[in-house]
Amino acid sequence: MQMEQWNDALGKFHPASAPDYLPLPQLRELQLQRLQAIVRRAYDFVPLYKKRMDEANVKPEAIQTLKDIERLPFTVKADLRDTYPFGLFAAPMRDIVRLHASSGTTGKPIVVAYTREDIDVWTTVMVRSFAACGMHAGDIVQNAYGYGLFTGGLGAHYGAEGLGATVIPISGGNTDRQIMLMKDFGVTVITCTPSYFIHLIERAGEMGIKMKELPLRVGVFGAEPWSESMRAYIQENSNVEAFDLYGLSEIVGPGVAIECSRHHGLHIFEDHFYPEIIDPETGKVQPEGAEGELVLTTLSKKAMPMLRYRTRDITTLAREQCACGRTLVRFLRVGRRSDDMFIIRGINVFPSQVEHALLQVEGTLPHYQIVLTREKGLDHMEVQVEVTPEIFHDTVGAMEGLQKKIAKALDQTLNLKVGVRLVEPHTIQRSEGKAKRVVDQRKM
Ligand code: DLL
Repeated sequence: MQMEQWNDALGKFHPASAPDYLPLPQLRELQLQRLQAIVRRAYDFVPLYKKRMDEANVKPEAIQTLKDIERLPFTVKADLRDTYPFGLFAAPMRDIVRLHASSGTTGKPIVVAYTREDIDVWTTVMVRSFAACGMHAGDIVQNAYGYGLFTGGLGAHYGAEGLGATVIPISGGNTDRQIMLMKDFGVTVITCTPSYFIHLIERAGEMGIKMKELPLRVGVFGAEPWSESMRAYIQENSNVEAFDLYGLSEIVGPGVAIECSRHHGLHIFEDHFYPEIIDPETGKVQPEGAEGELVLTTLSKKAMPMLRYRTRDITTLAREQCACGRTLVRFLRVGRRSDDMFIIRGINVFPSQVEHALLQVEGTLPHYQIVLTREKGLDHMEVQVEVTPEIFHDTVGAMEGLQKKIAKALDQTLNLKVGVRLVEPHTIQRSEGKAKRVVDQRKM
């Protein structure tokens, strides 16, 4: 493809975006070479992969074509928990320059690692993501993804800098200050969760600031499911063109896939992340175009390769070429998962973590329910817990003390402030099958 065509498709050409347009035979060749190398690396350096592959009777040499990937065993979140903290690393610590972490299913997080080269790849896929959103040098980017162990903040930061844009590393929270800087600095791009941007719109309105009068023109939103109606709300109440950014810590963080200006599915950076769709019940690879669970293999990750990682995110792959000219496959927006994880203010939560926290506090019964609500774009989580009859009939002080203890245990486990309501024994509805732990009343 000619440079002019790239220019046309992107609005602004960025050299890092070139692999987005590779002719398919070339892309497949590159994927196969990288797959063979990564499988060899995983087998040689990670005992868990060696054991699994030996059990399945697959040696690295067995990978002769891309389809042979289907012979490899899956990797799941529990594997990261069971090898906590560093058991899946395929590089010595002296080559690892960064660690991040995300929620696990119990009290401990899952840990992910990057070599210098991994950070460079991550930066490139974020540069390609931002270029696809029409961003360029000269843009002023307010990065309101959280900085810290969460991958959102630093992932977007390196990408925006790599693109040559100006970054404001404001992180999440402190809404009034966000709005002040947005206005005073002439911010043109916002990166944050979609629900937080809706909150920013609402708060700006209360402060008498009209989003529509600000120079803000692009929003790169992800880290949680959102909908076309949220996009419509955002685009009606600001001048932002809203793009969907997808990623997960286990694979790299943000930058696994991005929407282009056609807004018709998210392009996966297939030269680094190899996608498959499986039936979440049977694990069988699904035929072209069928809905199922997204499985991803990292093709270039050195510190912590992931072979056939089950994301639990449900989607569909669209193989027809996109009108934007990218040859990269797309998937449809992720709206649900095949497990019980939910996301609140960008933080992943498993009901099992709540259970884990409650078990540490005496006087509670194993009956609880999580109620999720959303007000002005802000998510709220309340944990309703049944307490023992003794506690319930004790003094008000005893109840308050218990409530505080539970809130503290939850905060420590989830890293999130949540509401706690103690309820009388037998008030939470019992179910005949699987307990309904989460009541999600948020309107997406
Ligand atoms: O959320 C990485 C990220 C940061 C993505 C900033 C985009 C922007 P985790 O905390 O590991 O990583 O959570 C990963 O979040 O498996 C999905 O269930 C969900 N998720 C992430 N992006 C989207 C999206 C980051 N655009 C989990 N749409 C994933 C729907 C999303 N769900």
